[in-house]
Amino acid sequence: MAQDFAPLTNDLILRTARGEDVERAPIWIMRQAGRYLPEYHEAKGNRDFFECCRDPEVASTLTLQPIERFAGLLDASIIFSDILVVPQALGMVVEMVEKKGPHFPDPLTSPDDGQYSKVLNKNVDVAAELDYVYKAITLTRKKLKGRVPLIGFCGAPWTLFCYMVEGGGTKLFIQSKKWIYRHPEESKALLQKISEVCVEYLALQVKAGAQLIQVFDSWAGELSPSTFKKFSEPYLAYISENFPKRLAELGLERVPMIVFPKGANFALDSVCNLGYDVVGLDWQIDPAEAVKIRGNRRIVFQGNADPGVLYGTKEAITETVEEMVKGFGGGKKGWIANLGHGITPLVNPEDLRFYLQEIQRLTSR
Ligand code: 1CP
Repeated sequence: MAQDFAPLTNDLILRTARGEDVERAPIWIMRQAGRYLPEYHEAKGNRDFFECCRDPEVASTLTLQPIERFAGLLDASIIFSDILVVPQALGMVVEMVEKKGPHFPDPLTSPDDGQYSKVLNKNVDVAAELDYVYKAITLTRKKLKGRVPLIGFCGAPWTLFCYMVEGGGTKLFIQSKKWIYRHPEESKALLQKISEVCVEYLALQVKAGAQLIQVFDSWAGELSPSTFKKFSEPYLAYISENFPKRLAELGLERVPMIVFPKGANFALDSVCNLGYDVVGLDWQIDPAEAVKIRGNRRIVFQGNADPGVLYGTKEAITETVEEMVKGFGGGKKGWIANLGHGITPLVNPEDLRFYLQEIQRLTSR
């Protein structure tokens, strides 16, 4: 279903993700739309966070803010939304508490809990439940007028599972560990259910206009090598296998797939075999080491400077970018520049501008 969008004037990230030689490394920044931007707070006003996600006009405005502010310095946009819209589609209530983060008033406490079977057996109408996201994507594509490609995304099954059983953010992951070590089979059934919804959700984002997709496994690093193999990898693989099949069924062309298993550098070798085109790296791995592990596989890396460098001096930023560009081999192939995780609040947007400029300068040579 080819919608009538303006042709891309910058397809650098698509060419890079396909493994082509490029003139310089494409750049985008995880969480590039959001709290560090004064215009985000202005546009959001006192609206509730999920209300912004559900309003295509507001969501597209927020998506475009960094593209406009950093015109010529960002090579992709990412739709303004959240990974927690999937638990909502699965029937769970999720609130966003100002300055605190997500809160589920009724998390999944155990397999005997009525909520668990309700979620597991829910016949999710992914088209209807998340219709507002597709509308926001289509409207954003129109407003982008081909300036840069638009990334769609979802949370990885393991990361969404953590939020659904913890009821929000956590440092200790007590409930998540109780589930996997006390109820492994019930955990796997839930992970499978989430995976199926993610496949459909990603495919419908592409139908609406998303040109690449990213799967955020923000809590991958909470697992051991053994439990990552059991509770995260199979579901990441399920998505990379079934999402392209679903696109084909819908008559849509395949789009590049990015996976970001934060903290799971212990599994990098096997993550490179999961069927994704691009693997996002956090800042705890040396780029040269990652390149060595990749070997001659056709995987593109994305990342990976410590987001904290943006609290540093210009000299510190330049040094970090120099090391990163060198580690990834110069930026003419196989690397999408980003940070090693989302940009953090209180960063001065002008320091981000300098980071972007330095990447462009040092990879254009
Ligand atoms: O430009 C963009 O990237 C904005 C779109 C976006 C994305 C890709 C938002 C908006 N959230 C996300 C993904 C997301 N959400 C992740 C994966 C990426 C990551 O690891 O950073 C995760 C873990 C969440 C969950 C979430 N949503 C948190 C983290 C809570 C925790 O456990 O520590 C928070 C604080 C949110 C709220 C949120 N989502 C997005 C924004 C701009 C905000 C802040 C809302 C506000 O206070 O105004």
